[in-house]
Amino acid sequence: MFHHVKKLLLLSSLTVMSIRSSAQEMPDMWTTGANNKANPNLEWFKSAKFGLFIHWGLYSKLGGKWKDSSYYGSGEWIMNRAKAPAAEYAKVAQTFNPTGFNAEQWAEIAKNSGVKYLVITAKHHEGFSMYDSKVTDFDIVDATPYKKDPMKELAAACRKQNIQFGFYYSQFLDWHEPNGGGNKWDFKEAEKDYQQYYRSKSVPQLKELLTNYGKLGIVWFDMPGGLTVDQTKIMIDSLRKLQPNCLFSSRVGHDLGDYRDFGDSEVPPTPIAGAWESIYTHNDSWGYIQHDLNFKSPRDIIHLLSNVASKGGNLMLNVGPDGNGRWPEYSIKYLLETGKWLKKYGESIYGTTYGLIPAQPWGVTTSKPGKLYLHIWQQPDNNQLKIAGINANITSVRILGTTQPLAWKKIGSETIIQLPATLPDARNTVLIMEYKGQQQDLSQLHTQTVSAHYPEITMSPVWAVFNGAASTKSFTYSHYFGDWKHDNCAINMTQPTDALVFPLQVQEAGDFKVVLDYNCEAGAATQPGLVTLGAQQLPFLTLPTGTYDSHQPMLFLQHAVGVIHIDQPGEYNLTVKPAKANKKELFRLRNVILQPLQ
Ligand code: FHN
Repeated sequence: MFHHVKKLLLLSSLTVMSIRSSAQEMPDMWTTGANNKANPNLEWFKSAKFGLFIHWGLYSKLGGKWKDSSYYGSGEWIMNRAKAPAAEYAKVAQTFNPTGFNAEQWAEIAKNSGVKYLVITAKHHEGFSMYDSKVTDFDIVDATPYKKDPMKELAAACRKQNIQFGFYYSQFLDWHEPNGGGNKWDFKEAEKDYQQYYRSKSVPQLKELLTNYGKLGIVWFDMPGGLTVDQTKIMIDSLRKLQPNCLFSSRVGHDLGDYRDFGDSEVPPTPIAGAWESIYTHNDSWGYIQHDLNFKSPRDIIHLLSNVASKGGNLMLNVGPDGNGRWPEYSIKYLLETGKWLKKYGESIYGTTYGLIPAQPWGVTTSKPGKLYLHIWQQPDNNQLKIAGINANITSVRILGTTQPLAWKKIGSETIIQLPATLPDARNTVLIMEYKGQQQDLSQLHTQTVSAHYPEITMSPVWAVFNGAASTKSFTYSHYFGDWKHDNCAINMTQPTDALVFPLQVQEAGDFKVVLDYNCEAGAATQPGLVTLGAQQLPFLTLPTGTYDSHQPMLFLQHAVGVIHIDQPGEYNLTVKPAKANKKELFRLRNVILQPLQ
């Protein structure tokens, strides 16, 4: 898994430039598919970087309401959450008439948003087929007044726009069918025959999709169940025969997909080689919910996209059209805004690999041979970008899309780039640094850059050196239902020897406030902890935030524990540890934040 934090022995003279692992040791996810053969079609996927996910089904017509109750969270789960009887829920189809659907317009918005592939729900867990299926009458052509197959038009429109087209297919969960997974409120679990479900609906439908819609880029399986490894292999083999180059997502089950999907709304904390994808939805729900207006801004999307690219993966962002076939206004607006940014800076995203320089206080990097792209999310207040570790011979530095070179100089191991007072895009201006020779791969470097020229420096324990029993764990939780969040925290710190050490490269002297961002259960509160930097010590007592429960918000406190002073730029180790032997773990530390004091 991606929690590949190395335990390094903490020597008293720990060298700051400790590298997590060599490039060869970088975790490589899912470069092989079923039968362990690399799928030749992965190349388009790896360079595509940005995809569009669309959840569209009967739930889109319900818009988060069933009878008199409103539901927040994942709208496409409304049938399950309301325990709506299958026969009654099926009646929604009688009034499902998406006359506002316009395939050309959808594909055009997708194109102008800069996405290179589009994956849409052919059948979600509710069991309704959004295409013309001969396997069932519970589909958009047979069961609705619409009577047309929108997927035919959409597949064609996407191809016209040069967008790879794919289907999402929920292969196991089907709340409409007695033998499908998941519906225990209508159908007895003991009487279910999952094999029969696969034989009679899932596999025949997957075959229809792979036969009737031209070349598919992806079949995006979801929530596997009911099949052994061998049965999954047999299913995959039978589908592969129809379209050998079509990619299958990892949620086909048993690690048999062509590439890896992380959890919903999850970005791995560190760069990863190979083909993988992070999936997010534009607001909190995948399917349309009328009252869910928590849309990510263009800045959020651009940061997410560049962050995922800086770690080597693709972002597939979801929109949920309503029951009439119209996209939420903010989804159109913000996606098109993202597209404008990509028109200017797309070279720094498409076809790139993870950044060779680790995340910096100013932003992230992506790379191509001989080129490093610097994504500036946060401009330093002195307009000087200082980067340690550039060993290649720089030939030029420019703002991407301009010809004017930026002045830069080297002082020791640092490269200093002079930025204009105002950058063209405050959300993310990208610089292109061209170089000759080999740039060392520092993507796994533990060292955190600390500078007084940013409002704050946020350091995840993922990059710390762990001692004793200390380790990291990803905590997953949701606020409403299915709107998953993932936070990596340091855990198991009960003894003073269970210390976290953050190697720092401090660029300027100064005073820094130390803020610990943590979750702490009531029973673990008031335990003594200590932050040290050289001889400086900041003692603190933990404060309670609440218990962890994956179906509740996980609460974090930003606890300011004191000020450290740094006399001169250089290498330091900042340590966080229990001050004495405790019975309970000190806390779950999400970040250490350093705030330069003026
Ligand atoms: O249960 C589904 C959910 O509704 C949605 O389709 C997401 C998208 O990745 N997949 C499942 C949960 O992981």
